[in-house]
Amino acid sequence: MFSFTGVINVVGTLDYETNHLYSLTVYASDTLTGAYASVTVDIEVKDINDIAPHFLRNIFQVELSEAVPVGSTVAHISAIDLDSPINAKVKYHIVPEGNETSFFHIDSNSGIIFTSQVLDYERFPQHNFIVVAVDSGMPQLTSEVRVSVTVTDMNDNSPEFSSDVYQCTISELAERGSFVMAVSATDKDVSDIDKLSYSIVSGNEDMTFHIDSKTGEC
Ligand SMILES: [Ca+2]
Ligand SMILES: [Ca+2]
Ligand SMILES: [Ca+2]
Ligand SMILES: [Ca+2]
Repeated sequence: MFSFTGVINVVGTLDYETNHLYSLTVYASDTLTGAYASVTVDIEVKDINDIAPHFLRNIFQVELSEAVPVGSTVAHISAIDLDSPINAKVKYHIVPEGNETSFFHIDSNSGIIFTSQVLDYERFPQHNFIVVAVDSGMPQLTSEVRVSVTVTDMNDNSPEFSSDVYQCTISELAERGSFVMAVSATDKDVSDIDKLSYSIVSGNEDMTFHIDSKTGEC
């Protein structure tokens, strides 16, 4: 009885992501009669972690009102990883930088970003931070994406007069239409610029004075 070994070698490039299962049929035949036997050889390619998570875009841009309550959803960040499941489970975190992680947090499994405190257009009209996706392979592979949050204004500030009390004197001989004084107020809300209007609410029952609603001049 003779026996030879039929060794199977790899001569091409294997790639789990392209083909991870090969089924070979191998013949053993004798040269004399041509009689043969066949056997099936199944080869499973083992995955290695050779693909990093991939974001479909370079930047997530979001617009959010400063009125949204704490815990509001900002964005749903998602990266794909083409490795086998054991090397493709992606977790997310925000790179700590400046004060951004005090305003936002991310669910590491779902990639959903939430606000963690009230936004304030007047103080921080823009937030920029980086989210990192880390896969579950060994060693772990990562990729980054930039998140840009533009905060939009709402009317959350009252107008403020430049002074608590205005005082002036005027001659009793002043004629109708004479200038008395001008009051002025400011408002931190951008949406209120040029929209302030002035009116006298009391003390003027006999209509002695008139105020210009736009300029605050009496
Ligand atoms: Ca991977
Ligand atoms: Ca792989
Ligand atoms: Ca206002
Ligand atoms: Ca505002």
